[in-house]
Amino acid sequence: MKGLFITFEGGEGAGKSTQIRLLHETLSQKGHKVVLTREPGGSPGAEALRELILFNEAPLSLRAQTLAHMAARADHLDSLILPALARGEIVLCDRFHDSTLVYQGYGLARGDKASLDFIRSLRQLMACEPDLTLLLDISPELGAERMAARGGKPDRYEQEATEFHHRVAAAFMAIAQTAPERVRRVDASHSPEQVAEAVLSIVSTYLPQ
Ligand code: Z5A
Repeated sequence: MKGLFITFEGGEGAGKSTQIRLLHETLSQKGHKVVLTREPGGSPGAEALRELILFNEAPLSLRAQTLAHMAARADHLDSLILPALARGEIVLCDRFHDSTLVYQGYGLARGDKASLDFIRSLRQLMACEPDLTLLLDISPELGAERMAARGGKPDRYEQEATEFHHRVAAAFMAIAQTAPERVRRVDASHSPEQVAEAVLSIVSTYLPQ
């Protein structure tokens, strides 16, 4: 792959959408070809699956949720991400594989080995890993405060108990510790401008000269 694949991860309200938008603007102004996208979603088929995954009220088993996220990801990769990377573009994606491991594997399945193995096997089959992952680190309490101030309809996962969001935060930190060559932690409790500066200083070292 010729391009650069950067993902943003973190708990709800961490500021991923804000930061990915700011980074997209900055990199585009510098003359880079940049694709901004998100998961679940990012392609027409995956956006249709997003509605089902996040907002349909029918219960979905853990394996069904995992496979639905992976099905959305397969369409997203095949129709948007892989072609853009093959053209040498920079792809900025709001959430990717780490979210599945964290939300389904550690949040819902509480780290159950069989569930983690199931998720990791699917991830391996997808055969696409980011070059860089920015983990926007924020306490679940501050994230929830920001989400409450923003308003809007809560999705399937936002409705989970506080304890779930603590498991999510701990799992993201564990991933950052086990994959330090790919995952860079950014303190997301500061102002949007300060966080953007920290993000850009990391991303700059990955940019083609
Ligand atoms: N999910 C999953 O379970 N498995 C998977 O494989 C994948 C996803 C891929 C997607 O939700 C849900 O799907 C997500 C995980 C699950 N659920 N949860 N919980 P989404 O795409 O709709 O939303 P999100 O990714 O969770 O993001 P978010 O919660 O919407 O927030 P955010 O993008 O991190 O933050 P934001 O929208 O930029 O900011 C939130 C508010 O805070 C907003 O009013 C901002 O103006 C404000 N903000 C932002 N930055 C700051 C700073 N620095 N200071 C103060 N205020 C700020």
